[in-house]
Amino acid sequence: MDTPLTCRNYIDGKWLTAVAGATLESRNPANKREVIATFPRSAATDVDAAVVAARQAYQSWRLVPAPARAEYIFKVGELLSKYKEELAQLICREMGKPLAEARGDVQEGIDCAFYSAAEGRRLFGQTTPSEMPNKFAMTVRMPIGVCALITPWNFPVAIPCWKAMPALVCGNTVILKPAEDTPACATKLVEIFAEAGLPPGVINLVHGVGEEVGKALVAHPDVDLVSFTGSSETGAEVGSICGRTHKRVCLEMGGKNAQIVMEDADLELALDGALWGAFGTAGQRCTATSRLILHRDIKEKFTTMLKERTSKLRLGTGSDPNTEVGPIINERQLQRVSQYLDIARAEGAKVLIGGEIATEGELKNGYFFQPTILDEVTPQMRVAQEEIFGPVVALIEVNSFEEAISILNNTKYGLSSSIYTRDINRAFTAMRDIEAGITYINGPTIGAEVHLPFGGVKQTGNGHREAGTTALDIFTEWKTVYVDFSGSLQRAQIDNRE
Ligand code: UN1
Repeated sequence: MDTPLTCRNYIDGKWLTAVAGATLESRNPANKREVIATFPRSAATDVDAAVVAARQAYQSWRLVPAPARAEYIFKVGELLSKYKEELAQLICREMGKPLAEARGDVQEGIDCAFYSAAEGRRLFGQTTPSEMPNKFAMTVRMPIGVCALITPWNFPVAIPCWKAMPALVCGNTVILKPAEDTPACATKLVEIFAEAGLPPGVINLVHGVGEEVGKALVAHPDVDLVSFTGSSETGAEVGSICGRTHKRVCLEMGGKNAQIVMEDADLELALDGALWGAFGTAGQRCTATSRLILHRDIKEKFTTMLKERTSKLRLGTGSDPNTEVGPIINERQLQRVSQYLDIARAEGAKVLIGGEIATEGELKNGYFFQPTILDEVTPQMRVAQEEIFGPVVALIEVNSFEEAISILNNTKYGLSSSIYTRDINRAFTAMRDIEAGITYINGPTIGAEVHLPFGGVKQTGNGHREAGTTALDIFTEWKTVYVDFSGSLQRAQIDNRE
């Protein structure tokens, strides 16, 4: 075991302990005896200092030309590439996902860096004719100010990058509040931003507990925008505080994503998709497949295939190249997944495979849950409605395409979705009728790319889309500019009418 890392806050270009001096620790979820890092348990005073620094830095950062701001992010992308392996190893130890997936997490950050940096030379507005003579009209994107970024542990590099990179290119300054489970990943990431030479105060990092640091940031009168990814319960709280304090707020919350498999699907392909979508990252993605909606004609055959392959999935530590399914992030989440199994049994679902905390051999040292298939699930059961965030997939049988779409839509969430079919008419009907922010045709529910909008409808989000050019709509406000070069007062709607 390596010596634990000592993480600090990063405020105004300085690495600091919390004013009150308290610390917490993060552990390896595959081996709970291994402490990965200690980190500050910050309080409102630390948040205040970060907000002052970010506000101060904003005054000059907003005036740095966007292409020059973007060059820092380009540099961050290069450094992320340089440290990719080191960072991936750290993600693997602190968050638990298998190494190949951890590399993907960093790669998503790299992709985001180069994509966001390129935006520095675009940030396009519009010009349009004025209705008056000798008058020019245009729109320009303006930064918003100080942005609080509250990020989860499941993508400890990719998600902070999705938020911080476009925010900075747009001219905002940021305060990152990473999840308590992955402070070392966040620290290494911010070290990279610092190494790229960003001026002091442009990016700040405040570690700590959501109830303390997150809450103080969200309520702070001098924070202009909050971007939050996490649970729907916390998101509702964040949204209501931002509503009362008139902040811009972008929420990315839960999902209950489904994959439909029609009777005409390529079953082997649908099987690969289902296994990756349901059990990749041990089901701990907002986009994870947690329902499989199966046409009755293929249900039995597909279920047999799925059970067979699921039984062969190898659980283990993320650093073992043979591992396919890593641990659950912590004891609380493990218990939560386990409780959903109790709920499933009480509701009458049948546990086809898995269903228990895994304790064989080395697994007992960590938080492992067996990949689990629940059969005979009906659409109203809690396990068909609520986000579980673990390696658990519910099978729901349907009689028709229409029924499949209607059941897919029958939850309060709407993040990702998928349908496997060879019928082009069904594919296009699904693209139109599925209520979700993301729909995959013949691909699993996970695997979003950074240059396309990411987010969900209904209670998954609040109308924003991260990534893609849509991220710019979160981190800028439009200014409409009229330039009257007629030299006289021109009254719109009046002087140009009889
Ligand atoms: C998340 O689950 O919070 O599409 C993000 C995917 C990843 C991002 C997931 N690229 O599954």
